[in-house]
Amino acid sequence: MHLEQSKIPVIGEKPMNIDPYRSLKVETIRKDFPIFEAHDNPPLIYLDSAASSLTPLCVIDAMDKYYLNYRSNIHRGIYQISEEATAQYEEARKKVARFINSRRSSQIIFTRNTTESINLVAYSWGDANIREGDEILVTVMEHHSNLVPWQLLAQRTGAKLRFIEVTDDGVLQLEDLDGLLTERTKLVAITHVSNVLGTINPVQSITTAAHQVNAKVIIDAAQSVPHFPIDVQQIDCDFLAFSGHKMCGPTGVGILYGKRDLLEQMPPFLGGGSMIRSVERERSTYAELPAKFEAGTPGIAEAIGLGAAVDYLTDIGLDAIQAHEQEILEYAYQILSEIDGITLYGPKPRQRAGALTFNLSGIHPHDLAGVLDGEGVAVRAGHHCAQPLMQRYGVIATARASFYLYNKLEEVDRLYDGLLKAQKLFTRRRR
Ligand code: C6P
Repeated sequence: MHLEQSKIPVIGEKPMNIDPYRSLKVETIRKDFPIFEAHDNPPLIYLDSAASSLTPLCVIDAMDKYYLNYRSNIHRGIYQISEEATAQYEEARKKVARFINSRRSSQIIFTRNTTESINLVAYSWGDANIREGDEILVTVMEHHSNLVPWQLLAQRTGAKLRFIEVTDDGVLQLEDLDGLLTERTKLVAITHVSNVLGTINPVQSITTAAHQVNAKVIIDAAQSVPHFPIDVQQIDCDFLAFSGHKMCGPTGVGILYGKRDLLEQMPPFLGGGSMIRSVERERSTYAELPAKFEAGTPGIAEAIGLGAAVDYLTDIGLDAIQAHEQEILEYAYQILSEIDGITLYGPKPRQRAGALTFNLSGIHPHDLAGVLDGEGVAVRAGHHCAQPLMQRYGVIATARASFYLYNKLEEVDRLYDGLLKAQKLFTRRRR
């Protein structure tokens, strides 16, 4: 199989469904986020949703309702409020299943975050299936969460990591895929969207190619599920991981989706209460899916909050959110690229999602973020937990502005003004 980047459609294998007539009513949406009211002078310009999104009132309300009205443990109590808690927790699982088109809700495992979901697969599936001499194929643009667990697995088993390289333009060098996928490849671990470059990878084509050599595929969807529609059955991936806190949900809850036969064959990750069928002195048998992978009391309010976030995003529409982000991204790309001495990393808009990463010549990104903070603009600066990618581009850090449904074009102007201010400040200091 040979994939040419220019022929690869953008989302899944479909063109982006961008309908300008479905633009978001941003001022109305912003009223859903109480944090904006708490910071009105200067107004909060939050351009760090790739790190963690803001939380709408409906999510906070859903969690409050749990604590105020039916606070109790789940799957245990034979009394009304515990049954209510169990019902709400399981309803949240169903909502998440529908959101990514999982065939069954039992294929949705609640974890703490993307990182834990990936580690679950690395320890449970990985230890049972990876042997010395096997290969795990990753990319140079992975977040550490989708790299370090595979390094640890390789160290435990004697397997080898191989890498799909990234071009100067920030896309995967997919012409190498043919040579990298062999009968030794047992797993392909790939990010759907780079948290640094914004690159949208053609995960469906990569999955098809990986399956041709009988490799399994895990997709890190931390930066895709919050921003555009995902269909796990269409992609046909074996596992998919994402976090609640990047999609208007609370912190402390994440998702692992897996194909049923794989999840059924896999041994438990953590042992303890809730995940067993019966326990004797020396051995135990385990519960059915999904309970087998949910040892101990989970984040109940968090799962319920995530269910509310799924409802919220679904009501607004992922297509509309994506179109809105593209509009902001295009504007930001255009005006920021006019700044002298700026380096923008990653592909052009329409081939990327809503994170824009850059450096301004002669100014450390931490200083840049400091000046922007003084202007009320929150951006992230650092290595973004993607040090191999930083090394690929010969930098130790970058600044990153990332956008979501509540951002406005005027906020990009404030970012632009802040960057010019930083430039003036640091040029003056150097004189
Ligand atoms: N990226 C960022 O600022 P957790 O922390 O487990 O919820 O998510 C980890 C993770 C995994 N994969 C990707 C692609 C990610 O972007 C992240 C989180 C944040 O870019 C925090 S480092």
